[in-house]
This record gives sequence, structure tokens and C-alpha cells, in this order.
Amino acid sequence: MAGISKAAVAAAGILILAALAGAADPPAPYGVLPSPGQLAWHQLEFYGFVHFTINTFTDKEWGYGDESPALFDPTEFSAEQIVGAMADAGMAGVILTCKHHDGFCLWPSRYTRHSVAASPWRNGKGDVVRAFADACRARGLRFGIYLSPWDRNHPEYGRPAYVEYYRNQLRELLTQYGPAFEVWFDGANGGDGYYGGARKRRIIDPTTYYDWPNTWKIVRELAPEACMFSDVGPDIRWVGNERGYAGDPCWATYTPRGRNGQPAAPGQAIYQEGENGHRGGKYWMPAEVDVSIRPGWFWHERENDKVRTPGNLVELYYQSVGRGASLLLNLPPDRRGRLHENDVASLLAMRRILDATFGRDLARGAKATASNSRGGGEQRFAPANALDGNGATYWSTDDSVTSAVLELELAGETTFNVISLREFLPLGQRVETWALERWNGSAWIEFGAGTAIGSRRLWRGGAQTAAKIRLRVTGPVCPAISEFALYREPVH
Ligand code: FUL
Ligand code: CA
Repeated sequence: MAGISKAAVAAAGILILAALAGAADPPAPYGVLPSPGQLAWHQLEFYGFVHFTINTFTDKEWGYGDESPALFDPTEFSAEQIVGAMADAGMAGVILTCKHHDGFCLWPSRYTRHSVAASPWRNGKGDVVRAFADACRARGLRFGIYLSPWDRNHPEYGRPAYVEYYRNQLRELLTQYGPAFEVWFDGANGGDGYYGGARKRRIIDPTTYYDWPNTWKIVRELAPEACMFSDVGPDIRWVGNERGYAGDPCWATYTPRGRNGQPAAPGQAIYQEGENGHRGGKYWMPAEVDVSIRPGWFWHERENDKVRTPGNLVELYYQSVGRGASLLLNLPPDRRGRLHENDVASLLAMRRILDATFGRDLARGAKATASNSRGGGEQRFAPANALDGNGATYWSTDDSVTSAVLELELAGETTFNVISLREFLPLGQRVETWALERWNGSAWIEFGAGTAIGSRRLWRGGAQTAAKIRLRVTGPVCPAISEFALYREPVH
């Protein structure tokens, strides 16, 4: 036994025992991994954005900051109607613009008079943030906050006193309105504005002015459950466009880069790289796709007939959720303080299409076999785990097998045009490439292929009919596939 340590002997003994007992270990995690908060966020997939403020009444997208609070006066405000439509549409949460760039606060902030408290709405006793937080709780939706770092109303904007003000408001929102699932930090920062009457152009250094590490710390302390969004995360990254799509592929891993050799910061990032992310990026920082159901983020009468169609919304869903990103769909309330009928109609029609598609998994009950199954077919890693509708179970292979095939024998000839794939994320993003094939009676015919799976990958194409289909995956390490599902989208 000379030269072999006691520890090595003990380790070998454990391996032999494990082999005898037939208990293989789960695969070692690969690369950077999601935090528990990010894992919970990945499950939301689809949630709503609400842009509502003085702009709704002035017909603007960016208020200058000199607007009178007297302008804010919705006639039939109903957070229940707005949140209700979003809940009916299957959204998992709502993010509200508590303060947009013009600085008007939708809650009675104790740090400014420029808020709903100075408006005629409900005699200055109203609180839009409270109403949304309550309506979300009532419908079982998460509530999130958007608090614009840029404030074109505040006299101290550009100086240290404003950053203190901004942080105070962040604390106010995070302590008075219940848990937040997401805090949204906009990258639009600095420029001309009212600034308490100065009417000036104030340029800030986005890499230093907000001292982001310490501002983010406030959120971590007061809302540890929240994921923070910005051009550079730290938890969720901007996808880099507002047109409703993630790149293909869209890796969950990312290394934000600053422009012109500067450090990366919100408003100071090569945000275009957010579309695809980076394979092997330094951080787990999945993408969020923010897009409006109308051309503008705020409601404008002239855009009532420019609401996206249900078919277009479904497309956005495939291009965002279907590429492992989330879909943050904006629905702007009108001057009544309600969602316009056209927006609601489109949104609910989109839901009906998604329900009709995803209501029945045609792979459920299929017989699953694989070219390799970890631990010699141990149930814990068996192919059937990809068909059970349970995100916590997965099919995996032995460590040495990094190219593998998962085959489904369906109940009979089955027609489908959508396939959903998911990786088991606690073990990281593992799969590099994938391909889908159907058996035509004598040969395997490829009908879809791509790079990256991650949280979710939806393939959608022309109708395929087969009794047997298979998934081929390849990566630097063995795969861990938690879902292989099959759907048929109705004609719409
Ligand atoms: C942008 C803002 O400037 C828009 O007004 C809007 O809030 C959008 C979601 O983010 O950066
Ligand atoms: Ca599963």
C-alpha cells in the first residue's frame, strides 16, 4: 500500500460501495450557476409592465419634470381591472413605474411633494403603488418596482443629495409595500430637465454617480427575495432591444462590457451583446425582454388602433420565453386609469392561443429510451424524467457521455408543431447544440436544430407527424434535461 494515502483508500471504498448500491451521484454542476432567487425568477417567464403617470395625461413619453401634479387625475382608476386582465392572461407578476424620468411619484413619498399627494385624484389621499401591491396580492401575482434613477424634476439631480434621495425612496418602496420580486433600474440617465427650475442639461457619470454596488446593497438587505434588473444585472440583464425578441441563442451566462474601455454600468454598457449573452460568461445573468403592446410605453389616444395583434404577441412569446429569456410585456393604462378594451382583447386572445397550444402535452405517457442513462438506468436519472411535467426531475447520462439521444415512442402517429425543452438549471447551462428528428418509417429526418437550451427552448415550425421522435444533444459535459414536451398549436 506504499504511496497510496489512507484517504484515497477510503474514497475508493466509498465509490465501490456506491457502485454496489447502484447509487450514482448527480452530475457535477457546470460553469456559473443561478442563485435561488434567479431559479425562482426563471419560473415566472411572463409578467407585466405598467407605465402610468403624468405622461398619460400630457400625451408624452418622457415628461420634462415641470408638470403640475394637478394633471394627474384618472377618472375611474382600478388596479383590480389592470391586474385582473394581466392575471387572466397568465402573467405571474406586475412591475409598476412608481416614478418615471419626470419625477412624479405614484405613492405619497415623504421625501417630496411632487407626488399623488399633491394631485386632485382621490383628494390627494390616493396611492397607486399601494393599490397595485394589494391587487397583485389579491390575485396571487408578484409585485415589482421600477424607480427611475433619472429624475428631471429634482433640484439636486446630478449632485450627491439626489442619490441620497433616490436611496431613501428605494427604502420607502421596499419597506412599505411588501415583498418585491424584481427591482428595475433603467439605463436612461441624465440630460436636460426642469431640475427644480434650473432648466438645464445635467450629465452624470453613469459609472460612478449612483455608486451602484452600494445602491444594490440596499435592495439585497431590504428585499433579499428580489432580482435586480439593469443593462448589467446584477441578477437579470436587459436583452438589449425593446422590440420583443431575445437572440438565438440567448445564453443565461453573461459578462457585461462597458463602452470605450470604461467599466460596465447601467447606461454604459455594450448592451447589444445582451441579445445573445456569452457562452461561458462570468455571471449567471439571464435576459429579460421588455416590450410594449403599443408603439409607446405610455398610453396615447392615437395608438388605440396600433395595439399588437394576438398573433404578434404569441410570436413575441416564442422569441423571448422560447429562447430562455422572460417576457415583460407593457400594458399602459389610459386616462381613466384602466387598460383600454383593445389592449385587453389582444392580451386575452393571446392567452387563449397559448392555452390551446400548451394545454395538452402530447409526449405525456410516451415510452422514453436513451442512448445512455446515468448509473446504468437509475430511476433518478432515467429518460422518463423528461416527460413527467416536473421541473425537479431530469434525464442525465454518465459523465463520459457528452453526446446523447433521447427517444420517444408516442402512443401512435402524432401531429405536432411545437416542442419544449428545458435543462435542469441547478446544474448550470450544459447543452451546446440540439437537434430534433422524426422517424418516417425508414429513416430519421431532422426537422429542427439549434444552439443552447437553458431555462426553456421552444421549437415551433411546420406540422410534423410521426410515431417516434428523438432529441440529440451535445455539450462539453453530460446533459441534464428536465423537459421534452410536444404540442400542437391550433390554427389561428
Ligand atoms: C426606457 C425608458 O426611457 C422608457 O421610457 C421606458 O421606461 C423603458 C422601459 O425604458 O429606457
Ligand atoms: Ca422532469
